[in-house]
Amino acid sequence: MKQAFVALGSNLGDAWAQVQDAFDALAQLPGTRLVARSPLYLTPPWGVLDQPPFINAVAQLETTLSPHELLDALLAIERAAGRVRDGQRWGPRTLDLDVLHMADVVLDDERLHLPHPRIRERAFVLVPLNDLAPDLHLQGLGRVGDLLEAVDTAGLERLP
Ligand code: A4P
Ligand code: MG
Repeated sequence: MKQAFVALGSNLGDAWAQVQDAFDALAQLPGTRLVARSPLYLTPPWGVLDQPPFINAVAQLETTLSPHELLDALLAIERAAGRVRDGQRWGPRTLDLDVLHMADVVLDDERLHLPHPRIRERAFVLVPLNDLAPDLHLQGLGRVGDLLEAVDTAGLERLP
């Protein structure tokens, strides 16, 4: 079993329900245990600003899946949630699942970058990840709690 962290995001349709459903789908992946769910956050859009706010969260998993098997499983969950890829980078989506980190895995191929290279710039990832694993060390990036101190968390709202 390898520890893994997955970022969840949605800003189209019932974003809150889609993120909750995605946690349930992660819990049902083969060879995988959902160890923890972070709180959900309402977050201002990053990258493309002219789109609705997102609901974001992070899941902690233990899995026997390989990194590419996990990626394929996440893409299948996104498709099942009705995600349509229109080619717009950073645009609105019903569900986005990104692998943030897998224990001892550093990877850079055409399908997968690990740790996820944009974690450092993203308060909407760092805040929920810090709720679960402040002392996690991300290869090449640093400790989660330290990365969080360097980003602007204004506008993030923790949901009850
Ligand atoms: N890929 C490579 N590495 C990974 C990885 N570690 N995890 C590849 C997952 N996928 C990875 O993904 C495109 C391809 O990236 C995948 O098929 C996989 O082979 P995508 O989700 O379609 O990417 P994208 O949206 O076009 O671009 P990008 O940069 O991945 O966008 P993100 O990171 O998904 O960001 N603002 C807020 N507040 N909250 C958000 O959640 N999300 C985005 C989208 C923009 N602004 C946001 C949010
Ligand atoms: Mg993605």
